[in-house]
Amino acid sequence: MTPVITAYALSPDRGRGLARDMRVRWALEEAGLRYDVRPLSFDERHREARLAGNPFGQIPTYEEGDLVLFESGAIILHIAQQQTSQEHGLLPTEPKARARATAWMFAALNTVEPVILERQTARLLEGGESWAQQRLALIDERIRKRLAELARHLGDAEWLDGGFSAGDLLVVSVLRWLTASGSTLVDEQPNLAAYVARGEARPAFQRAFAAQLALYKASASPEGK
Ligand code: GTB
Repeated sequence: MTPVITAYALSPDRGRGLARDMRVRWALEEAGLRYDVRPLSFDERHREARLAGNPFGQIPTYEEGDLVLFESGAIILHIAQQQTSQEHGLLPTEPKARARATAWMFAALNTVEPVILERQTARLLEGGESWAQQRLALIDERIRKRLAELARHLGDAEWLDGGFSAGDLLVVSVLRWLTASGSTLVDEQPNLAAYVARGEARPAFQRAFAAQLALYKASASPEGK
């Protein structure tokens, strides 16, 4: 059964692959699974349809028969658990390595993502406030601390814990919110910048990125240009 995910037809990031459907597409590509996309607009009339699968009315959702999932982390965990071969593995099979990779998934979403999301919110929604620059400076210091900790753990390794895993997929996805939106915070840690580049160079990432960009372009112009 081909799963269907939801994504914004016209993502506000203009095809930079920053909305959370991108990480799910990437996981599906890594797992070698086919999928369909149900594009949604921001329009209120779609809200009801979205609410049917996601109590918070957000993208992405994942539909596979009568299974409907929301939360990108839970969706990726589900995809990773479907793995049929080590070649497409997003989680190691050895139990302790698997537990550590899962810990990195949670670290991405619970420890790294929140502070970076706070920055995006401050820039996009609070940028006009008189205190915006002071607030941004404080947030950037918090991000610097997190990135320094992450960089220290990564060291010279290729991935965070052995081979590439769903943990790396999520950490790279979150760091891209900085790199792909013009922030140089990741560049201050050269090993982290190289780590993000390694993630983006993976063929599965490239396929997922191209697919979401194609959807954006097709939605932005009727000719798809
Ligand atoms: N925790 C949920 C998950 O991981 O799936 C969060 C899902 C979510 O926030 N989805 C957003 C949404 O549908 C789209 S990604 N929002 C509408 C709503 O809440 O009503 C939003 C996004 C894009 C890019 C950045 N960025 O660049 O930092 C951050 C967030």
